[in-house]
Amino acid sequence: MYAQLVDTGVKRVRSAEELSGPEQAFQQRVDDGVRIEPKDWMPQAYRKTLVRQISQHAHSEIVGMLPEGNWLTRAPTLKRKAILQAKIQDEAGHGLYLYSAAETLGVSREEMVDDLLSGKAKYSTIFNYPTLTWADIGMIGWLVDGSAIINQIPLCRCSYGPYARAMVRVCKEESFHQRQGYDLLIQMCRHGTPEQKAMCQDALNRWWWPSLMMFGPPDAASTNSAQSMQWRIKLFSNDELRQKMVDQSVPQAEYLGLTVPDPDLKWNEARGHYDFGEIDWDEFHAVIKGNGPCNRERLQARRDAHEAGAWVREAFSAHAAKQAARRKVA
Ligand code: BYC
Repeated sequence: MYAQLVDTGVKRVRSAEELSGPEQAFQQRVDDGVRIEPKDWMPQAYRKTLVRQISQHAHSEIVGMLPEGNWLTRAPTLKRKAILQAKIQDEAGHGLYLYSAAETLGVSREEMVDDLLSGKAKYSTIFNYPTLTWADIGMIGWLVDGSAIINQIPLCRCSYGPYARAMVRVCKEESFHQRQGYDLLIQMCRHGTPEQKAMCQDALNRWWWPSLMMFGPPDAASTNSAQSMQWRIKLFSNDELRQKMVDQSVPQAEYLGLTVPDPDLKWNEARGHYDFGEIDWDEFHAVIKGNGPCNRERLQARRDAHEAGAWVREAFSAHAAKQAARRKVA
């Protein structure tokens, strides 16, 4: 494992000799494919990395409901509305499994939510882009959920038990999400009007590059990858997964009759992969820093929802306190 990582583009990790005794034993368990469970000993940095990644992932699911929620009242048919509603509810469920998985590491739901609402915690850049037309709903399903599946299938085999198990169900649901998006686009592109097809092309032009950014910075600039791969939290690097997404999506775009907005996109016979153009990393960093098209709107929507739900949390706490007092008397 160590030897494999030395030559990758990602940042170097500590060698076996540099690890303490318990760290070496922990690494051995990870290398042997033993699942780490909440009560097991783990290095503090492993715990911290997992809390960071799982909570960011949970926030992404919750904030990710907003761009799609924008179209619930304007879905073109009852069937499409029911599908979209089910998908958005699934995303809420994913957020909740993930917050629960993070809680097993000793962080509270309140702390995580506070970090999101204060702007301290990150969530996926992709959800800071607007959904301008109905075709954007198809693009989110096809490209965003498609990318999510590529990124999350390996997480089902990650070293931390509660995260890996949560991912199994999440991935099954993401698969339905991806299919409904692509189905929507097939209807519009292959059976719809020229105007509908043009709407899909415009949506692809806006969502293609942000979808590639979902996988994170290039390997050479990824601060966490080397350590996370050593700990088998990540099984593939950001660039490997991004390449997979391009290779999978280009033929799908061709089937829709849409053009991927990248003049440098070309099949490379020798590599057995598509070559693609340079991603605008300045845009990625600007969005992470809070300067994407919708960052402020998204956080404000979450803050408003949190405030509006205060009475529910109070009612639950009052009920729980009453139950506890009753149990004490009995
Ligand atoms: N957006 O060292 P790196 C969904 C940050 S939900 C924002 O490579 P790592 C869906 C990164 O956090 C999709 N920030 O990081 C939901 C790090 O900053 P910190 C969410 C990003 O963790 C609803 C810094 O950049 N999926 O699909 O090794 C509806 C350096 O990066 C992004 C997940 O969360 C980004 N795109 O790798 C529809 C999957 N990329 O924390 C769909 C789980 C990077 O050091 N997460 N950063 O300050 C992961 O697999 C990994 O965390 C990542 C990044 C591949 C995203």
